[in-house]
Amino acid sequence: MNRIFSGVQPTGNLHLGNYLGAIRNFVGLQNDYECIYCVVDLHAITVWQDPKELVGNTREVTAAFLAAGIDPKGSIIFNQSQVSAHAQLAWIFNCVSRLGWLNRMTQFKEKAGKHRETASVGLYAYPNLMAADIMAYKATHVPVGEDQKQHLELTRDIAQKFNTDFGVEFFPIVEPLIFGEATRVMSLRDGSKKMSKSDPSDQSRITFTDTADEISKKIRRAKTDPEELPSETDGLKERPEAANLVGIYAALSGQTSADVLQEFGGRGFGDFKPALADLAIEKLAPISDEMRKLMADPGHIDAVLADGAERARALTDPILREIHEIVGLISS
Ligand code: AQP
Repeated sequence: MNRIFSGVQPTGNLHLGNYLGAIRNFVGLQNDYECIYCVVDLHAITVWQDPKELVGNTREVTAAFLAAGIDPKGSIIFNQSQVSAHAQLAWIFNCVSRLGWLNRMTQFKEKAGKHRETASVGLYAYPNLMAADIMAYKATHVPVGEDQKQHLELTRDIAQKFNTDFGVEFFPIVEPLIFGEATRVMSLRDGSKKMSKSDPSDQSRITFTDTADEISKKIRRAKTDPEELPSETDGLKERPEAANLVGIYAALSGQTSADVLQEFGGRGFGDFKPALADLAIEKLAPISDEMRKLMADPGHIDAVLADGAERARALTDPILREIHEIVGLISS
């Protein structure tokens, strides 16, 4: 059976983009793949995290996985730092990956911005750790949002270079799984920026912890243009904010953007926004309610993570041993 690995960072403000671009897809893949879903806390600390908040955010992402419908008995759910193979293989990949490759990574450029010199080495080497996350399980497929495509290409390059350098056919060449109507959900305040946890404006995103009232207000205030909605998707081309809201509606209702425009084409945002708010509340409220219940019992969440970590280590231990043998590292 093909093996899936994917992760979400516990950096707070888990949002609709994380849900539609990643977590919701994780749920659907459980029947057809062996699935490993990781709360990537080592990735989170590549930028400063308050230790207490990090613990809470790790439990929150776990609760979101469970509340969205990931079955912890079938799939493996755990936090990255409990399985040391991730960090160990990342070091080996630091020695395989090339500086020139990392220099091309747009996410580092965006995140480090003008503060490149003071950014952590971890933030720079983040894609090597991501490659290790995936390859520690020899995963074959990774469901992600559009924004992670470049990092996955790097994972393929690292795996290929390792295989060539050591003359082996050891690592599979991983395939990204990018699907659905909302592979890149954009900010509600600016249709040219992706919805993101780190956007300073809370109005830019709908989070898993927003109340119905907050969701409704955020959608009502979402940036739009004065035009009516077009009847065909071509009419959305120069209208990023409209395209984003239609895409969100389509993803939440399980339709295509074309279907949504058949219903709403020719109507203004005064009609469309309340319909979108109702739909978002209908889909997100049961997940938020369940998350709240789960968060009230941190002991249960920690037990899920501990069980997942044990099962994850059972997969990575033999793979890491083989990697050590290939590289020439003596292990007992
Ligand atoms: N806006 C988005 N649209 C669709 N998918 C998205 N993802 C993130 N943002 C969007 C997908 O969610 C998964 C988990 O992402 P992550 O937590 O590992 O980090 P990220 O991609 O850096 O997400 P954020 O929310 O934008 O965080 P910050 O602000 O810290 O950078 C991934 O599969 C991602 O593709």
